[in-house]
Amino acid sequence: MYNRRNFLKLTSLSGLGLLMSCKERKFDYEEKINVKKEFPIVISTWKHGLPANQAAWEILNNGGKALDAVEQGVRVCESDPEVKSVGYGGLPDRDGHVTLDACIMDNEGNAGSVAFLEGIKNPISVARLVMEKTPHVMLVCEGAKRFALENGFIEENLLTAEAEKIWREWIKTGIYKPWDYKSNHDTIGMLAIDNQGRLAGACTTSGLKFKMHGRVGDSPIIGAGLFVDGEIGAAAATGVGEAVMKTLGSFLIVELMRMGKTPQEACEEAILRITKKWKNYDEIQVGFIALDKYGRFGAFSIQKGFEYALYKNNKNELISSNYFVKGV
Ligand code: SD4
Repeated sequence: MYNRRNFLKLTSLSGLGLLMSCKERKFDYEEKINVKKEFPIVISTWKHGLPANQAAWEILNNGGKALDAVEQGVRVCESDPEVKSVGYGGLPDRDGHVTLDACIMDNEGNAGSVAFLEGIKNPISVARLVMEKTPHVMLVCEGAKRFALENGFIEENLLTAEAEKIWREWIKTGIYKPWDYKSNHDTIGMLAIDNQGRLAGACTTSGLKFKMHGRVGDSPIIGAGLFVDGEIGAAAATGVGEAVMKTLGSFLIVELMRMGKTPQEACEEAILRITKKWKNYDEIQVGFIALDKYGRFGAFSIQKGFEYALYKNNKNELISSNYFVKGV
């Protein structure tokens, strides 16, 4: 017979059941893992990840925070005029403007981001300030620049003579090949765990070369170019931002890890998702890196050629990622 007491009994029992199944699920996951925790560790995209890792490692190795490590790590790349796809020296959009996108995230789920930012060499540090000093996650364009200037950043011309030369050569024909995967993808994404097991990630880019003015890619979008969940792991993306945004790749990878996949399996699944949704997937490049809270890592890309830099056990090395399109 239905009465209030029975109802309360029933709901509290089912509540208890739900609570137990949640607890059990967590327990199962922890049990299955049973791996040795290995940190500190830092992983980042592409060859320029090597010097970036080096800077990050110096912080991690001295007991510093993962958040400081990823910020200082990717700043090396942003400040290097030789790197044509990140920060100072990055190739401009079709109108000759260097516009920068970056985001950062910590193990507690705090996040900061800037997009379409001009004239500031280290957008990652602006993103960190957005995270720490404002009630918001993302600032763009003039607002982001004003915020940076108000916080002591200086305005600089980011278009180097060399980048300008390449752009001037390009405008002679103006043929736009945004998906050209052999020469268009060198965003730096970096993930780290410090010796206290705290995760953090950073992602920074000048975006696709000669992009439409105003175009923003995946790199500053939390969940697309980067995602960190301190209880699970982190992921970052490089490649055609449009494909990453449409599948929310980094968030997807972290969620797949939450469901029990290894970082490697999760990266592969996220690439598979893109190949299912993107008609001419064999013409684009996307690469992912992932790190779980135990220090296990993974990487996978659509095309051959994606490399990542891994620093662990006092060794910094460049590794070729496995990939989807094996050719005939
Ligand atoms: C973007 N993901 O803006 C970036 C491009 C890039 O390596 O170079 N990635 O879409």
